[in-house]
Amino acid sequence: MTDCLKNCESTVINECVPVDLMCEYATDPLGIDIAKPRFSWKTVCNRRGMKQTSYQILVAKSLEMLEQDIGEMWDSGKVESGISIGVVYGGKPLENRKCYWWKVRIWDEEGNVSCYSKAAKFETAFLDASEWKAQWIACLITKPGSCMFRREFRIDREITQARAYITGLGYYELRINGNKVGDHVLDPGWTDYTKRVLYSTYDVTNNLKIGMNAIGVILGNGWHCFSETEERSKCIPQMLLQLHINYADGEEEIIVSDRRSGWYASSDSPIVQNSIYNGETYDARLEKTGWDMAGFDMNGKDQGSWDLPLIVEGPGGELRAQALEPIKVISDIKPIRVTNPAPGIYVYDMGQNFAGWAKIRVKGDRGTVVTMKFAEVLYEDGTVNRENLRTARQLDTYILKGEGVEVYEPRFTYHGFRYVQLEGFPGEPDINTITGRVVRSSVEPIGSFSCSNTLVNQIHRNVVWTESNNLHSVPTDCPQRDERLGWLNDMTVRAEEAVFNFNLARLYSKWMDDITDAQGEKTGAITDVAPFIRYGGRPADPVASSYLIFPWLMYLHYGDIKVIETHYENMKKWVSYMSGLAGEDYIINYSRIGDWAPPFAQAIEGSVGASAISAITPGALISTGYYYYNAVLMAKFAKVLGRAEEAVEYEELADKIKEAMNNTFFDRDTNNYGPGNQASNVFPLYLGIVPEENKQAVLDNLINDIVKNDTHITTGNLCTKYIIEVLTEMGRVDVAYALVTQTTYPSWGYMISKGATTIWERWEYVTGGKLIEMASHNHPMYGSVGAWFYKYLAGINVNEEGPGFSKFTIKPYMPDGLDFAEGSVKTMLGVVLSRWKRNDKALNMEVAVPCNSTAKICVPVPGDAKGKFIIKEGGRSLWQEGKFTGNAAGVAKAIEEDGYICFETGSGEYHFECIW
Ligand code: RAM
Repeated sequence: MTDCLKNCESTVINECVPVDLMCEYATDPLGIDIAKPRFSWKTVCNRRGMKQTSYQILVAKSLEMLEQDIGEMWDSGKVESGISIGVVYGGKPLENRKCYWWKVRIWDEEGNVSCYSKAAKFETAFLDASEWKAQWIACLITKPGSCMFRREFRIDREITQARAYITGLGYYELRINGNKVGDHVLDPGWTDYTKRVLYSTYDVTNNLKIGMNAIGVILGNGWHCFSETEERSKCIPQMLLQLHINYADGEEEIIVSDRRSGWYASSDSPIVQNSIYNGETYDARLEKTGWDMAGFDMNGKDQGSWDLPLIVEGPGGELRAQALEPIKVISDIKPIRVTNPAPGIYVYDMGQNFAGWAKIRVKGDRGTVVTMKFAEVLYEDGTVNRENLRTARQLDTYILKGEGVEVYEPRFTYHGFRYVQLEGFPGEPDINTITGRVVRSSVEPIGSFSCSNTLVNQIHRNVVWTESNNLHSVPTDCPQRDERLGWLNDMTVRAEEAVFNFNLARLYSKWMDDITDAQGEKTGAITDVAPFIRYGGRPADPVASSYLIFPWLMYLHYGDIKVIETHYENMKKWVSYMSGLAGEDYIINYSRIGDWAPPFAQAIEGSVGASAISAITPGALISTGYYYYNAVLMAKFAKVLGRAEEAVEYEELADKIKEAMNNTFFDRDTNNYGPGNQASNVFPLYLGIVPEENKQAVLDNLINDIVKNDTHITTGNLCTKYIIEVLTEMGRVDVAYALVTQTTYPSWGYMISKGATTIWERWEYVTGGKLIEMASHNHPMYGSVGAWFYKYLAGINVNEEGPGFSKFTIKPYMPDGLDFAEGSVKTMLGVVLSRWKRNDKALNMEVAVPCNSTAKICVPVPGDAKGKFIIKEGGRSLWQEGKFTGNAAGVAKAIEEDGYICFETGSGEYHFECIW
């Protein structure tokens, strides 16, 4: 703050300062290709009730200009607006490959102006695809291993800046002068390459030197060539690179991948095999020392055969700057134990099921073959059980060169595992031989939760791990078997948990593109998985509603409107496709997935997905319910975009579907939907379509069924989310809490009783037998319960009227047996925190409301002290004898609501105390 104040020349100074400037959700992004990028900032302020009323943004070509308060690219002027998220650039057209500086100042509710923020910057890549001069190149001989490229070049004078723009299919690693450039792994993010190919930008200024330099690129198969049985000519690994070097004398030199300028290619790589599913084989004896450095002798003995590269057409997709967080090695994990179940076989327990790989240190004779097999569970004899991997081998092999201590980790594969079985190790390995490497999209964790129940804390921990294990540029269903796909049905319920735990604005924007890329151009039908490979079909089962749920969550949580604008027409097409499926009676009979993978006794034995289809819940009820949900969301989108007429049309459509659903599935005599099982009754309650007068009776039926099942759920992946939430909202947090903390099958607690450190795909503990084909132990769909911890135990709720947490509600539910809970979320405006603690006399609640935000904070009224309680804030009386006394700063008013006293507050930190 002092920096800012020092720079400030304004006469009226507000003590609030804009900080944490973001452009397209990133701090100082390098290489964006968006013509009108969006700006966001937070405000820090040491007083309550801060509201921005106006802002001014300056964008300049240089820091010097900006420091003089000149925004020659854009001076927004004073804009009367409280918005500080996603302000769209409105200046002169941006140029390719330029760095721009920006800053912002704000006016508060009293009209005081702040000083300007610290400067931030962003750099463009290729706004215009014609800037690409490079050609796609490949190896002449396509061996199953990997292809390597190299090129030398001279730099004869001082350079000011250098940037490398690169993509390579399936994956690439860029090296300059013997070192890996940057820290991305498994780059670029996976897309349908015929539609869209992502490239990355690297600042390589410091990688270059005066004299001779060398670039080296290695390619892996990745998703481009994920099947090792695929005919290689159909998925030739290939790359595209453009290096721009700017000299101090103002000249620019461009080095591009091509066949003319000195590039050589070789398929004699030490990576002799690589596959996402199957693992990597690295023969260190084939290393070509110095291949990525200048002066390498390509004709030398054992240096491989190097030829001119082949020019290929490229995959055809549009080249786009990778806007989502790259996949990186996030952290290291040390094994907790190593056992030796059989001679020569060592099994490492990493203590956690995670996605990534292992790094190994080994010393031995040249040609020694060491293998690492990855698995989620063990057999009783202590060796790895890999039956649930289906055809995925998850096997890394390292062949020693025999030169001292060798360190190896793979480049072009990743695994889902807790255990590593090491075989062929020369000598006796110890606990330090292997290090776990956690690998995922480097999205920011933004949530935290804990409470006084250790089981709940463990479930939360397992959910967060499972979510993070399934973020690899696509939200995947699992990281271990031969699948790892972006299933839309899972995301329908998983997404809300995920947006509390991670900032997924960029990853979800990218995945929305993947879904649209897979959409039938004429029909508008979307697919069950995106990118669309291997499994699922088109049209998707309507349970694929994440297509519309994402933009809505992004709007609510991150204040993102662009995602709605961008995909609105496509979402409309999908909804009208569903209308076609429904026909005149508004019922969709099309269902292939439904409320998937319920407890085994509820499923059709032998149905697809290893008995994963519900035998009880009607598919048509689920499909039609989602059709309704989509119509409701379309109406909301239309409103956000100011399309009032369309909003009305979708509301009318929703009403018709609701009526049809009630006419078709609801029995007013028994108050049951369909067969009256948990899923069939809870889904209509969640959707809010149950006639008001029947609600309680339907809820009673639901509860009776839970009781009949000894307080267990019988729901599949979708309705499990809804059952917990509906019970809570309808006044039965006791039942919801009992289900969440259940420890016998089927429940999350049961998983934990079996040693789970992640969430499973099935309620059953499957290590073999007839369900093994679909028995991932690292599957986020049942992790949907994670949202309940934030929304109900911590009580943090978004508000439609204030997207991006500009308005929100804190309303904790306090089931018996729980005396403390706390949750926090780093929102686009700042940290939202809710913490409560109670004993038999008092309840303490701490809440943080970020600047430029307002909250409704609901303090529960103690049940057994009707009327006889007081509420204070910071020691000052706020509520006494049934009335708002209003003594605390920043607290505007209070209302009584469903057993809570709700206060309206501005920004600030609040400490409520309810005493009885
Ligand atoms: C399986 C996966 C996925 C699921 C789909 C329908 O392949 O388990 O998570 O939802 O089927």
